[in-house]
Amino acid sequence: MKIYWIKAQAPRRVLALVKYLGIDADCIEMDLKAGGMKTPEYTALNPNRKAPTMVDGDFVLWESSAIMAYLCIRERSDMWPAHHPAEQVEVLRWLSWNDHHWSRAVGPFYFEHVVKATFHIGEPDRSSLPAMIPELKTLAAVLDGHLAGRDFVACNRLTIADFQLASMACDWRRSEMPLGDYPHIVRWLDRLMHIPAWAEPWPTQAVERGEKALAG
Ligand SMILES: N[C@@H](CCC(=O)N[C@@H](CS)C(=O)NCC(=O)O)C(=O)O
Repeated sequence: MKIYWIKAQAPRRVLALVKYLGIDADCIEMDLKAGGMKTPEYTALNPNRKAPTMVDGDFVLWESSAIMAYLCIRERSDMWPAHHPAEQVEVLRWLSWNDHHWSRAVGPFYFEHVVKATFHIGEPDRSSLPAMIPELKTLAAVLDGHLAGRDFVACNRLTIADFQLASMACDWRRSEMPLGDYPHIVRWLDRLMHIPAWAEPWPTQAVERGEKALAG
């Protein structure tokens, strides 16, 4: 199995899961700045030219939530409750909420403060962020209320919904997201950091750069 990744939030979820489940995968880092995801070889795998992408034999899959579900099914992990419809829709509800609401609200903070620094693409531009605070706070109140009395987002246990939502906000302090007033979110994020695979998901193995591996 191959996982193509860059150091950003969507790949982070998948890499953390790979590590958490102990999956033997070649994790291939793509060079975003050098255009590694714009090559014909990579575009053939993922026409969105984004990461992550998973290749398992002949099967190619993109979209981090789909990849996580696939990995859980493959490894028989109930982090994606494949055989429990009520639990499955509970997880699905939060995956959707993340993609349609939460990620859009917190993503710009993460981009300005973390993505730009990671890929050396300029200084943070804070000018557009204050206008996004009301929506972020509205959504944070929803999540905080849900997490009151809960340790996990869904099913009373760790699921891929935790990795999906937390990837957007785990760097909230560095990203200057106004989450300090939401104690249940902060407690949930801090507890997840006790999971080694979540706290340090980035592959340490020596890997070929992605462009070379794909050309190869
Ligand atoms: N919805 C997609 C998002 C994929 C995505 O936007 N990946 C970002 C990193 S978080 C990326 O590859 N960005 C590089 C670019 O846009 O050039 C998923 O969950 O996999």
